[in-house]
Amino acid sequence: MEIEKKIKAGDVRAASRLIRNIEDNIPEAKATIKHIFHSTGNAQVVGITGSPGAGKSTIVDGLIEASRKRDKTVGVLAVDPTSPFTGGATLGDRIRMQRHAEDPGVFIRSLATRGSLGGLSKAVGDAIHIMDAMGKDVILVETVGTGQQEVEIINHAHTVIVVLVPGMGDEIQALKAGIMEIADIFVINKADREGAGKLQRELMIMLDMSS
Ligand SMILES: Nc1nc2c(ncn2[C@@H]2O[C@H](COP(=O)(O)OP(=O)(O)O)[C@@H](O)[C@H]2O)c(=O)[nH]1
Ligand SMILES: [Mg+2]
Repeated sequence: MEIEKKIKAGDVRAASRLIRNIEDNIPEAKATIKHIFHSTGNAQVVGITGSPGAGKSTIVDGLIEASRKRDKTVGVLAVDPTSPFTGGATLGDRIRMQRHAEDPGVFIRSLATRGSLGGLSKAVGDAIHIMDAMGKDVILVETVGTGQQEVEIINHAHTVIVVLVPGMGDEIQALKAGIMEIADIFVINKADREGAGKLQRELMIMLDMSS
């Protein structure tokens, strides 16, 4: 199949079209995924999750830069189950990552919710496979979520980063809702704000309790 060859060659237009068709649940797109499957498994997949505004996109932007400095190619998938209208990524996200848009070593796409969360989760998995088959070394998956969505990221990522910010009050509550178990790395972002030390202490106590 021509499209498989194009994906493996890193063709951005072919990959973008396939991701869009996966999002739209086109059966042929599903079949194509099966054919590219044997070209996957080489990428390091990192999930970044946390509340809206926590600073996920800012961290993704930093991780893109750090990866590029090490000559790693990067795929970025922005997933927003809360906003079916923006195409998955907010304008702010796009502006924050815009400086990498011209870099051929960086491929950024977004996924929005169409239909069920389960459907979105499958689409995320397929889109990761596509970027993996393209040869991206690092794939960064940004998900906004509350509970279920955040937990599902673990099905796709090797490493899960949970971003917390001080002073939101609901952060520790969210940890109790099951995010604790999926996190490999906790980031206390906006540490310039009041309450970062308190959040860190609360987090440390919870980590001790769960071990
Ligand atoms: N004060 C402060 N603001 C930050 C920090 N990191 C990100 N922000 C700001 O927080 C806002 C939301 O960041 P963004 O990365 O879009 O969050 P996302 O919704 O989780 O992707 C933006 O205005 C960022 O500039 C930080 O460490 N400190
Ligand atoms: Mg964002």
